[in-house]
Amino acid sequence: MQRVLVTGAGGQIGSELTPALRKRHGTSNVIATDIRRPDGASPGTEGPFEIADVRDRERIRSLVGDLRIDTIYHMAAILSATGEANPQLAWDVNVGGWANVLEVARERSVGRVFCPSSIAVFGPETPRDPAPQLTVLRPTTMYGLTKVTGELVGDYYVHRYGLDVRGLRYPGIISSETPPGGGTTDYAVDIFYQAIQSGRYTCFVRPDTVLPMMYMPDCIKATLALMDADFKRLSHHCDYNVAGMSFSAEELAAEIKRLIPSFACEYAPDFRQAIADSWPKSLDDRLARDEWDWRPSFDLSTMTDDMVKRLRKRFGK
Ligand code: NAD
Ligand code: AKB
Repeated sequence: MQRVLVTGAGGQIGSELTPALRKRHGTSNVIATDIRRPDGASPGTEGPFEIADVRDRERIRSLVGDLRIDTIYHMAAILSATGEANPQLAWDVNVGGWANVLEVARERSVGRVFCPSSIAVFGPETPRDPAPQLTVLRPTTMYGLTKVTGELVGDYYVHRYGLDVRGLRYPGIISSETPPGGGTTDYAVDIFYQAIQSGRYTCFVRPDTVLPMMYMPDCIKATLALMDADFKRLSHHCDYNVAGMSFSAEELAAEIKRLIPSFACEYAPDFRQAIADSWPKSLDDRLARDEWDWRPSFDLSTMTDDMVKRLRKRFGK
């Protein structure tokens, strides 16, 4: 049985990945960590939890050693919009924290390490529709810059030290359980909460903004599939493109209106528009499909049906 450590476990993805890992490996074998304890209502709060700041290498070292950890899912990060507000923090957490996790994993011979990358690694010079697997990586955000660094240093540990490190370039993740933590794709989640709770939403990107997105069940499926893949089949390590769906903000609003006819969406683009404009519209994920059999299960309409059903239930609407 694996002994698993999850950093950033209280976040949008960690809070749903942790229960999925506990189902596979047993609750007591999956140690959730974050800088603050999630409130009791969050998913995944039923098992072991430790406070850990990934910038504190000694703390990560003692957790990995004391708890006999052999697998790490490193989900702690500062996302794009928060990263632009505080670039130094984004660098310290995303690059410094990842360097700490990798070094401890090397010292303690941890068997397998996962670290997400993002569509934020791409920049305005990358072909946009689709973004190829191997292409120009010149992002314009500090977040994107830290994610390119993360991919490269993860690959370095594979080749230099033989550590098994894996990672995906997640698109914007849409989910109903834990709100997103300060990204540019957050509008694609906020719109559902506002549609259900107030029937109106003011979107912070233009209606014609198209970005790659993915529903949370596919995000968890892709993560576990890459971690289960035979290492010998992988020609890449920390940078797999994975596609779910692509749509414009106005196509998403129209899908929600299909289920909530009175829903009204307005548009007031802010600083996040420039970030969205620097990212691709879609991703070429043929390598993930060929090497570890990636296939998404949700498209725009099945994702919207499920999101609306879950949030209606949650808010009694
Ligand atoms: P999130 O912001 O919801 O969660 C991140 C978690 O990290 C939070 O719970 C936060 O408390 C924690 N954290 C912040 N600083 C920390 C520190 N110093 N030490 C320990 N924990 C700290 O983010 P998320 O959406 O769950 O993202 C998880 C990973 O997936 C990140 O690497 C992110 O870059 C990547 N990703 C997410 C998306 C998305 O749409 N959600 C898309 C692409 C990539
Ligand atoms: C963000 O918008 O910052 C994240 C991401 C795509 O990495 N959701």
